[in-house]
Amino acid sequence: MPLTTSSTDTDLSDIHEKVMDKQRLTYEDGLRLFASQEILTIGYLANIVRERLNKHYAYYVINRHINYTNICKNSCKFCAFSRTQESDDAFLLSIDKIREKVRQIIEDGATELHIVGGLHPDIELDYYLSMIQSLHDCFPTVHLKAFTAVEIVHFAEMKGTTTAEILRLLKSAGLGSLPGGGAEIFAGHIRDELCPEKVSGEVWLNTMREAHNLGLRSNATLLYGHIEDDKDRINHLLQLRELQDETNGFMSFIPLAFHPKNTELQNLSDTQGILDLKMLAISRLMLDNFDHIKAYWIMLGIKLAQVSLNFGVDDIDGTVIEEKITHSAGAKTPESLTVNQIRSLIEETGHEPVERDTIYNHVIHTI
Ligand code: V47
Ligand code: SF4
Repeated sequence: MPLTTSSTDTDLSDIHEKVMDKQRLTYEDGLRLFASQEILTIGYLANIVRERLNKHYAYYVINRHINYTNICKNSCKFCAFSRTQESDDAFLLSIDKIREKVRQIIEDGATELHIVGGLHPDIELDYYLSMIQSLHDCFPTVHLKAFTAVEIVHFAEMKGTTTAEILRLLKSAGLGSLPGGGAEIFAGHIRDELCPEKVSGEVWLNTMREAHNLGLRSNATLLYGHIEDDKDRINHLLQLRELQDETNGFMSFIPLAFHPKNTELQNLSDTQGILDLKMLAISRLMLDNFDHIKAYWIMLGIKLAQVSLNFGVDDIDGTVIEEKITHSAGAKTPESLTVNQIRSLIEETGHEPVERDTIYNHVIHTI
């Protein structure tokens, strides 16, 4: 039943029926959802799935982001974060410095570290292994979610070994899971245009397959709002869905809203609210085998992240603390939120805030 009317309405009643019957949506269904102006119906349908999977819960995690270096051999057109080694504001954190940053947040109850960086042209594998081993030894209760599939491939190339071997070594040093970055858009023609030096979609997917087969779970992302179209978005979602059917290794999917400022694409506009909500809700509908859809409030804005909890989203990420990638590209959100702020913005939507760890266990703090 449509909740709004307009001259460009599409009748979504057959999709509604499929959702009620738990039938898988097709590529064509996905395209129709993107073409539809029925944003409230799309949100309503996505929320049926959200509530089926996650009831009235809205998850958050007490975490910290650490970017160990902004030095990167690639120059992706959408990136405002990377620097060359010669740049005045290039940095590479020592392992002591990383440990120091982490120590500060343990007392605040953090359960997760999200660690990513640029593809440094000179650093040896030992640095990454020592980082993980040392953090694991010093803070054994903290989950280390570190290194995108793109970084894993880079480490393997630097060392002259396979990605599977790198993943095995990192896992035995204490790596807990992989974040979902670096996926961008799998479509080859868009990747060739935006990030020709970056690994292909197939390599990203295969690295995740290897991680999942080794028992390392991961997230997945899609960068939208640049030069991609609806077909590219749906194809990307379907490729993720196919791999998830095979491995069941993905925990959450996170659509990332492109921020153009200070990038080579700064002539493009910021994404608008309807696209943001459609991206989240349609992802919820298409990715029927993903348990969680995350609204990354840092990129989306706090208010829209709040609204998205009624558009299929069940997770709004975490406290974050010190976000550099999106803020280099002009994000106006704060760089962190307190637990009280997160809980109160969730409560205002009528959902129940649930602190989770990285792998979605509910966290109960004992005093
Ligand atoms: O890999 C780069 C993207 C990603 C821009 O797994 C940009 O839990 C927008 O992956 N505008 C990093 N996006 C962020 C990421 C992430 C964030 C939160 C949680 C998780 C998780 C993963 O951000 C990069 C790239 O795809 N990115 N530049 C930009 N200008
Ligand atoms: Fe380097 Fe990642 Fe930025 Fe691309 S998106 S330039 S790989 S830091």
